[in-house]
Amino acid sequence: MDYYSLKMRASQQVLTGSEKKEQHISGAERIVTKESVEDVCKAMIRRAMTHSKGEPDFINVKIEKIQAEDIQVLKALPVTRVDVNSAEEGLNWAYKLLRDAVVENGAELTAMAIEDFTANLKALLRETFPMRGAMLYDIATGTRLEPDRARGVRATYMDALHSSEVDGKKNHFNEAIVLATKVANAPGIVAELCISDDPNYVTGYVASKTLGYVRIMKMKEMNDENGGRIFLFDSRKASAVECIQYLQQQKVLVEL
Ligand code: WAQ
Ligand code: MG
Repeated sequence: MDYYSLKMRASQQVLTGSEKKEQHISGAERIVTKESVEDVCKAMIRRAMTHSKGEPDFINVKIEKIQAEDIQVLKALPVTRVDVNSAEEGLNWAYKLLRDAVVENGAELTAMAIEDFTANLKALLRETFPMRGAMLYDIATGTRLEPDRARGVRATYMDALHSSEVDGKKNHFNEAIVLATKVANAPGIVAELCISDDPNYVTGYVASKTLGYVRIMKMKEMNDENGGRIFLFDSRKASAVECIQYLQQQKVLVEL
């Protein structure tokens, strides 16, 4: 069977003072069979042009053929949910679960109390807001490992197995469970924190092989476009090069 990888990214030039900057609007990616390429492509363009972040003036669509034998099939992480009354409560849940994941992973939080861990994550999260990719944070050394800090690391080449769906609208949950499953299986990854940067989507999640995929129903206020992703990584378990290579190159289909 022939498979194709499809990637779309859309952006807009914004004027800040006298400087023109490219602002990211929307991105999507799929791995589909040959018959679906055209329809999925069309749906991607529709999605880019109807995004809540604004109208793009640049859309890039990339189509690549990939070999079926290069694709790894992964079972989706099990899903649970946490209902909360406020964004603050949601964030506190996230920090607590992440700390559990870090501890359970055998990584010693060298005398790092939960308050310190939380304060640290809060500060890191703020730094992710302008990024298009994720922060790769080494819990062993307390350093960031992204080669390009402004951009971050992007997980690519992934989709749900047997997805023939051609939908111009983004399904946040479906895309997130696919990404989170791939990320949780990358060498050295301990856990992930995610908050959407879409202003009208307040549900986020934390995920890891031990936690599964935990949806946290509110992690920010409505109309807030500050979102981001942090991949917690342990450099004692794998090298950053190996991890980034997996995130950016390994083709993955996730069985939901
Ligand atoms: N690789 C790494 N980081 C990414 C990627 C990627 N492929 N795509 C997005 N990011 C980063 C980027 O910095 C974004 O600003 C941030 O993550 C959020 O991305 O169960 O919609 O695509 O209902 O806005 C969660 C669903 C949806 C929760 C998350 O993220 C649920 C979402 P978004
Ligand atoms: Mg977004």
